[in-house]
Amino acid sequence: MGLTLTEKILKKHLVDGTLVKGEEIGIRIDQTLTQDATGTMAYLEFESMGLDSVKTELSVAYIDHNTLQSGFMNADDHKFIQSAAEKFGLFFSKPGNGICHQVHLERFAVPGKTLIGSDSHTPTAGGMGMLAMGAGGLDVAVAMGGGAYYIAMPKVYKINLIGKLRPFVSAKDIILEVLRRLTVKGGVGAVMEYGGEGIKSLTVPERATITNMGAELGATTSIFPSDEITRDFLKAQNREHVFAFISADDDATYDKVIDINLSELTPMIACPHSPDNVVKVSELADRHIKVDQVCIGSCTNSSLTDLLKVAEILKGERVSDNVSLSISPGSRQVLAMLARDGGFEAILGAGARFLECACGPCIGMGFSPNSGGVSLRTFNRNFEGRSGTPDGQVYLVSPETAAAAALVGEITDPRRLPEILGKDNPEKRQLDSKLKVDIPKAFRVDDNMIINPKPLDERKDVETKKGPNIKGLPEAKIPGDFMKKEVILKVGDNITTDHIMPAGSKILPFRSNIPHLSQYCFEVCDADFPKRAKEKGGGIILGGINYGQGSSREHAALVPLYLGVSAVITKSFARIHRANLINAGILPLEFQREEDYEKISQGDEIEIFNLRNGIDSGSFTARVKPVDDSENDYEIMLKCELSKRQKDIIRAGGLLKYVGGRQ
Ligand code: MIC
Ligand code: SF4
Repeated sequence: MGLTLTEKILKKHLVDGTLVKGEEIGIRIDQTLTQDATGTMAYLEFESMGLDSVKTELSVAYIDHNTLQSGFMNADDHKFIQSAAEKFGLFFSKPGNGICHQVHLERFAVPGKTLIGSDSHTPTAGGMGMLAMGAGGLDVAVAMGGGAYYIAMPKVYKINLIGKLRPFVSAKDIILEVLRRLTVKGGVGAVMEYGGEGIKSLTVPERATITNMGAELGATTSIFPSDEITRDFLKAQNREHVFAFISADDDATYDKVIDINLSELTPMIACPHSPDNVVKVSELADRHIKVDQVCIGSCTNSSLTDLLKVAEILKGERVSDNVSLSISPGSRQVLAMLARDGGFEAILGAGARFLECACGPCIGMGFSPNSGGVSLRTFNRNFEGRSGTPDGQVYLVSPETAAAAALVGEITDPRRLPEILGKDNPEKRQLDSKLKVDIPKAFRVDDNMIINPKPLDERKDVETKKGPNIKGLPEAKIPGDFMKKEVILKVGDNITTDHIMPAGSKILPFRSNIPHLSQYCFEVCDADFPKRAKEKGGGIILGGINYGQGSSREHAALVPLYLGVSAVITKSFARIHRANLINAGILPLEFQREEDYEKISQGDEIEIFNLRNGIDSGSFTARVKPVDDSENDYEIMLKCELSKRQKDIIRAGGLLKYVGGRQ
């Protein structure tokens, strides 16, 4: 029987377990990446393991998230990360060089290899046939030390692309359509493998847009085969030597096949406040929704070809008076080429604001919309409050739809642009033909902002530099046999890690200061939560379906740990967050009967008996004592299916203790 592309790469990298769906497997990791918002923790964790060097083929530390340096905190973190990169032998990508995923795709990704990154959009490199996954910082630290990375052996879904995209419809619309059909939990436990005739008309950056936003499906990762198109891209990046053909066998079997006819696709839009709240742009056309802000960039849509298309649309036009348009190029390479080839002038001339080559507005690092403002973004997440404006209305769109809104001032189907712009500018009637932008034959390769690792003997005396904002890691606890805790918070379905541990320019500088960060935990849901958690000496959090979706930030586990949270009980968890909870020594429990969720109220007390047996068997009996005295106590059954390794991690009091690190 033939193998899928995913199975082929996993088979080659398997170091523990067997390739049986759902079972835990350990795989060798060839490359790692970190960014600065999660990197400080990851390198503190790596340092605590006492190793002198990374053991991977290649590891890169990027600075791209916390580039707003209002105060010493971010700058101190950057110095620390740079010193850790120097000490432990990593590549270091300086602030301004670009967004980790974009730069990694350009300069480091290799088909057929494995990559984990402390960022949930690491699957971007799947656009080049790499098995690339988001992970918590501690898992990345372990992989840097040569340890295996553990996942549940995924199911494999084939997304079969048929036909060819029509003008003004692009890669972003494909992934929005996948999200519309599968929802933010539709990819849980699975890898999305793209195939079919349709992939032949998609360039590597377009494929990367799709694999990037596969993170929003909750998928383990997404991947395209590596073919002639991949070779051309690598050749243009002066890296043809790393190219390898890799694809699924013709007779590979998939757990599900989803057909998407590209020829029938129209521009799509994700409405507030979830990436799967997707409709056709044309469905909103009659509503004349005024737009206040348009943001083009992020690791989803900031490639050179994306921005050249935007430039074609904006050329000779003027951004609507009511719209503020920002452009954040994905990398210095993109910006330099845009400047050289005239796209920069066209965009600037139309009235756009150029921001740094960094994440910027995507993570609320500046450029928050006005109160209640409508913001159209080419990004991948529109969770409530993430933009930095609590009542901001964020929509996710393609670069074409974003540019159309910037010019017209309201949500507009970009297919109408030739007609709208053609009235005053006859050249624009042929806009469709101008939007076929090819990958250049040769990219401008300049790695001046990447510092290469030095040989071991030259870095023996390097010390890491820790500024005053860098505090220690909270200590995970070894579980006893009995737990009696109050439910200190009850939340609903699809809680994101942005709810648990918000980002934004005010909070992000404290990513290496857990005590300070803890004041903002669950701020969006219940501002009193941190105070209550402290007063009660910790407790239990109750959640619904897909708890912890979104970002890979381990802070969403470390901060609750600091606040004394010893268990989280939900209907189901998102993959990376569940792993982060286990790594932090927090029990991720699920209801055996989902209906029990409704019965429990915040303030109820839960007693869990025979915890040690429960960890072994995966089944727990708990007694609920309702806060309302008139109600009787009752029993519920909980479950927590752990692999042998995960049981040992919980028993040891977290992954760091399990691998022998100092805390
Ligand atoms: C995000 O897009 O939410 C982030 C910021 O890139 C996160 C990482 C983080 O919280 O530092 C992610 O996607 O993992
Ligand atoms: Fe940065 Fe946004 Fe991409 Fe996260 S999703 S890596 S914040 S650009």
